Amino acid sequence: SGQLEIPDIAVNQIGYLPSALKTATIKGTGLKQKAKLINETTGKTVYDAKIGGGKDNPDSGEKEEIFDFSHIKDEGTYHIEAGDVVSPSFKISKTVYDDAIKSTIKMLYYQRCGQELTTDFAEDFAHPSCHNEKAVLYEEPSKKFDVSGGWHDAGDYGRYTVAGATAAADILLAYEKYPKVFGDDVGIPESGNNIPDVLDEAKYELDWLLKMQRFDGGVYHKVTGHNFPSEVMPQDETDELIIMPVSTTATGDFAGVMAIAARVYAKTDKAYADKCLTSAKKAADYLSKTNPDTTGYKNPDDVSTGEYEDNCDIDERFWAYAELFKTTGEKEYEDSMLKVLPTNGYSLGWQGVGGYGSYAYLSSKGATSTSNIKAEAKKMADKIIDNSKMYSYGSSIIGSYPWGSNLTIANNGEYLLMMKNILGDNKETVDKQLNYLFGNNATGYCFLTGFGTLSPEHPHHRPSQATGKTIPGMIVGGPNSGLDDPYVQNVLKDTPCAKCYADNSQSYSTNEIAIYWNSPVIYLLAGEISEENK
Ligand code: G3I
Ligand code: 9MR
Ligand code: ZN
Repeated sequence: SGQLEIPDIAVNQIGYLPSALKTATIKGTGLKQKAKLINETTGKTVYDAKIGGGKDNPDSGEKEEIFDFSHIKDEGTYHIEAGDVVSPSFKISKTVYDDAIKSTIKMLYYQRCGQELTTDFAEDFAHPSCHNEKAVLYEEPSKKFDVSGGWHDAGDYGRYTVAGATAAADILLAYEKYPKVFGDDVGIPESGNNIPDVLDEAKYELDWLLKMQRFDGGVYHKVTGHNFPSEVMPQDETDELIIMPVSTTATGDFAGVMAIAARVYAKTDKAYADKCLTSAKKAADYLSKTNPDTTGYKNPDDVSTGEYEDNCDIDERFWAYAELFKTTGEKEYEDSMLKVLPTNGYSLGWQGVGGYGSYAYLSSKGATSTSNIKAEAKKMADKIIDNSKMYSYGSSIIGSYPWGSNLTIANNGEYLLMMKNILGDNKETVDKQLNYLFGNNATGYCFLTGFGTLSPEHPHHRPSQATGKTIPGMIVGGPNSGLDDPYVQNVLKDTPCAKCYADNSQSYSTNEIAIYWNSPVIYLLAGEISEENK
């Protein structure tokens, strides 16, 4: 399809659940008009409202107004007209995200490493097994280990512990909270085995993570080549694989996700759950024997792949102990946790994991010291809610957009959902984040590949680049006002922050994809579908 013009009316292009907040953003020639919501089957206007002259949004550099039609709940296909401008068509339906949730999970299957992807499941993106040879230990090159498996991180084929652990944590937490949403029919090799596919997929990553743990409990930071490969399929990256040193951030995140896995697999696979718990405890013991690290993992001169830099490991320690306390109820973990309260916020993400820890602790039975942690957790929620009220798109990011801003947006929604029973229901703000991701944003893009009327077609993703086709179900990074790659430095100079996005495969800082950008969207979709059907 050709380049579509970005309409002056932005909507959630995938559509809205009947009970959700439904807003569109009107700008340009749509302002000062009567906006009409039109049911496309009957041709009738089901709601209209006079639109104002627009409020300034410095992040988009435009004037915008909200058209709120939340009270319309009848299923159907609709569009909005305001004067001469017409929005894309969209649906209101209870099933509007059923394909999207499957596709966002299947994305993880497409990222599998160390396994042949057959045409039955991977269609145009089938490829032989990859990255299966033993990897060299960087610190002791005479030693080689099998660390095959897991998911490729992103548009590159590296496998990074902090990224993989948080991605697996998101989907396990989603399953733990919303089990009914997850089916056995995603279309992966394990579909039909009577285990929800999300658990099969998470286990694929956990099995790899388990290989990344050293005898003493420490967990290696990553396994990659020395440098990023060219735009080849995974089996054609044949550079030597190297295992980079243990980091305390990797070890903390490993303990966190393994403690979650110990709860989640307890019903379906007791032996596996036990193995995860033993490994989590070993990792926590390792942390207890080390001092907080204020430098973090750094790439040596001869390695240039992703760094996942982090100069504070307090939040990772906090998460590890909190999650182990939730899983085991053992007081020693609570005591250890209370000594490492995060000072760097309570966010979710690969760098800051305090949000996972606070959720684990505040949802634990028998937590004795919750008031400070709850107050901090509330500050985080309030900031998300306040930011989302600032401008018409409802974005929870204001002022500047970081690399992977769609992760921040999705995580903010995930955070409010997970904290619902602790901090109260903030569903409206959650809805805003989902609507933003699927098209109600200043770029006009639905950021999920293969979905919506205007979606990324040229992601920075080697299998998509090598085949010339785009794998569906991938969330791209989104606007990045840091302009951290040469392509956007050339084409987006002086662009308002919320519009710093380019659907170009060279733009790795705005248009890459990543496992941990998909995982919070899986959580969001699960939460939204579950809330609709309760
Ligand atoms: O931590 C600082 C924060 O203190 C500061 O306020 C803020 C202001 O911009 O910056 C924060 O650091 C940012 C960091 O992400 C954490 O959000 C850096 O500026 C930013 O450059 C950094 O971007 C990361 C990027 O790698 C470069 O390191 C992305 O989050 C991360 O998703 C991305 O990950 C890459 C892997 O390295 C390789 N594989 C692909 C993957 C996705 O692009
Ligand atoms: O492809 C790489 C991507 O996965 C990373 O996120 C990004 C930043 O670390 O780097 C990409 O690789 C680029 C490299 O940094 C510079 N030369 C061009 C590479 C992209 O083709
Ligand atoms: Zn691989």
